[in-house]
Amino acid sequence: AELEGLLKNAIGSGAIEAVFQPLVSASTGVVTGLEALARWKTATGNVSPEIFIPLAERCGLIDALGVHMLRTSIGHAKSWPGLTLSVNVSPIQLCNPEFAAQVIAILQELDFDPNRLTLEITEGVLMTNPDQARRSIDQLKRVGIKFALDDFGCGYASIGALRQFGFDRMKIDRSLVSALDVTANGADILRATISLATALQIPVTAEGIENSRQAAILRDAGCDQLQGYMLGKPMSACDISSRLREES
Ligand code: G
Ligand code: G
Ligand code: MN
Ligand code: NA
Repeated sequence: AELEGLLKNAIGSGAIEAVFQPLVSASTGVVTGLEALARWKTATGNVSPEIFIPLAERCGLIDALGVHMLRTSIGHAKSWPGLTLSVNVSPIQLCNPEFAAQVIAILQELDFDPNRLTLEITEGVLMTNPDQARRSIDQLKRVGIKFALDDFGCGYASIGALRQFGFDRMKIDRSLVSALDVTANGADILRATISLATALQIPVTAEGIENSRQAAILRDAGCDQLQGYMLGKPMSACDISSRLREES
C-alpha cells in the first residue's frame, strides 16, 4: 500500500522515466527504431518494472502510467527523425474503451506521425478480452499505428493470432534466443517459428541478442531486426542521441 502511494506520486511528478533500447537492422546493423522502457528511480534505489508495472496494473494506475510513457517517449522521439518508436502497452490499457482515442489525441497534441509508432502487446489480452482488444487495435491501425506481438514463444500466442488481429511484427522472446546457447534443437524451433511468420509476410524481431552467434543464427533464419544487449542496452535519451550522432 505504501509503494502504491509512492508510485502514484512518481507518475505525477515525472519520476518515472523512459529509457530507450536500439532496434537494429539485421542486414546493416544500423539503428532503425527504439523501444521505450519505463524506469523508476527513487532515493533508495531503482524499482524494477517487473515490480511496478504489475503493481500499476493491480491498483488502477496503469492507464496514467501508460499515458505518461507515451507522452515522454514521443517527446524524445521527435528529435530522432526517421526512426520508429515502440511503446509497451498493458493488456489492461488495450481493454479500456477510451484507450485508442487517448493515443490518437496524444499524437495530435505532440504532432507525431502515427506511422512511426508501434505498440507492443503480449498475447494475454487476445485471450481474455478479444473483442475489446480488436476494437482498440482496429481503431489505431486505421490511423497508421503499427502493432507488434511481444514475447512470442513464451506463452500461448499462436501464429493464428498474429494474422487475426492484424499484427505488423512479431517479437521473439529472449528465452528462445538464450536457449540457442544451451539446447541443440533451439535453432530448429526458431527457424520453424520465423518461417511461419515469414509465410504470413509478418516481419520478425529477435529480442535478447547477447552474442554474435545468436545474431548470425537469427539473421540467417530470416529476422530483419535484432534487439539485445550486444546491439545496445536500454539507454537514456541523451545517450541514444550520442549513439545516433556517432553512427551518422
Ligand atoms: O525494462 P525491463 O526489461 O526490465 O522490463 C521488464 C518488463 O516490464 C518487460 O516485460 C517490459 O515489457 C515491461 N515494461 C517496461 N516498460 C514498460 C511500459 O512502459 N509499459 C508496460 N506496460 N510494460 C513495460
Ligand atoms: O517484455 P519486453 O520484451 O518488453 O522486455 C524488455 C526487457 O528485456 C527490458 O527490461 C530489457 O531490459 C530486457 N532486455 C533487453 N535486451 C536484453 C538482453 O539482451 N538480455 C537480457 N537478459 N535482457 C534484455
Ligand atoms: Mn517489449
Ligand atoms: Na519480450
